[in-house]
Amino acid sequence: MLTAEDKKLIQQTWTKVQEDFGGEALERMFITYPQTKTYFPHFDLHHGSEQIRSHGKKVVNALGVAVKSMDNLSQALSELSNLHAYNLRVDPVNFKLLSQCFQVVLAVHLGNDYTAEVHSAFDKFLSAVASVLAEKYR
Ligand code: HNI
Repeated sequence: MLTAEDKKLIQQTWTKVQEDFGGEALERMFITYPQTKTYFPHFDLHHGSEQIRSHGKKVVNALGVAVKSMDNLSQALSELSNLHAYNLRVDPVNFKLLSQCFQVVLAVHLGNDYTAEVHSAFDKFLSAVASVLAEKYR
């Protein structure tokens, strides 16, 4: 569960997150966990791909909505959850892989600001987002 302190750290840290972090996280995911590429057969997955960049922005913006809605994530991400479960049929294990990559990107960019406390808060937050995106699979 996210504590009040976790929520504060996430909100503060989110002000330093840029849209391009999303594309970087996706690129890391595709390189580190190549099986994730199977969901994007229609994308150009090369370095510098405009599709990855623009999709990354969408992911970051969705996470931004989640940051603003930490007390009612299920409601805030309901449509995205439907999309991933019913239309895209993304295997839920993949959410953890993207979360992992996004955290590496945060660490790379935020350096010393990505303290253990911030890391812990983001780990819980991204797990909560992943649970919501996967909840329709039940
Ligand atoms: Ni995901 C589309 C957000 C994890 C595969 N995804 C989206 C969109 C958003 C989004 C936003 C665009 C919706 C729209 O156009 O209405 N995805 C998120 C978030 C996470 C996530 C916040 C987790 C943190 N998605 C994943 C994972 C995979 C994934 C782990 C597969 C490995 N998503 C997709 C695919 C699409 C998608 C595929 C459709 C892309 C397209 O444009 O065709």
